Amino acid sequence: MTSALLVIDMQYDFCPGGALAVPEGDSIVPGINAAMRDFPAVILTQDWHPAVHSSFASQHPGKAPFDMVEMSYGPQVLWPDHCIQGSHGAAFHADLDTTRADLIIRKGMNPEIDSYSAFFENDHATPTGLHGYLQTRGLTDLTLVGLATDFCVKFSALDAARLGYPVTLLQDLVRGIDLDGSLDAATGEMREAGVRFA
Ligand code: VGL
Ligand code: ZN
Repeated sequence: MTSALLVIDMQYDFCPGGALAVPEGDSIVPGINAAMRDFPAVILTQDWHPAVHSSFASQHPGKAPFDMVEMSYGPQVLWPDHCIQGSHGAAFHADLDTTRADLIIRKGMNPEIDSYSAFFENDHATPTGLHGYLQTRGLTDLTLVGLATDFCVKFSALDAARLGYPVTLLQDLVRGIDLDGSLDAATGEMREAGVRFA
């Protein structure tokens, strides 16, 4: 088996001081850099939204960040504007060692559909291309780290498991947002899907 390290959304907007800050989000950067040495392939994801993205509360008059709305593809949390293409908040944390990255997958570019997972947009149908990349490179086994445990990490882990990859989550190298118990729920869903916690 050839393993890839999948580093989810280690961007300024998900770090303390950012638009959608995850508590201690930046604290995992040194550990992620160290973990990169243990993997023959490193893949980074980057949340990369147009300014008018439909997951932003600012696009829904009368709604506030963290309200829920119904989209064509199901329920959607409305977020503060974050990771706008080309902005500082969308940039990788400067301490993240991006020189080791084989591939950077950007997601969330379609203004109509949010995209938490590294594999599919939130319609669970539109692919990002990552599965094809992994298959053609013979990368058969995935280890996940990054932000946020209960959103992009969880959706990526569940899709990876569904696609048949053995998935390991490095528990010390993820951090969560935790909306209404979403962190505990995410842990349960990932365990149920067969994700290994290490
Ligand atoms: C994320 C909410 C919105 C994440 C991205 O990286 O977990 N969460 N966009
Ligand atoms: Zn986003």
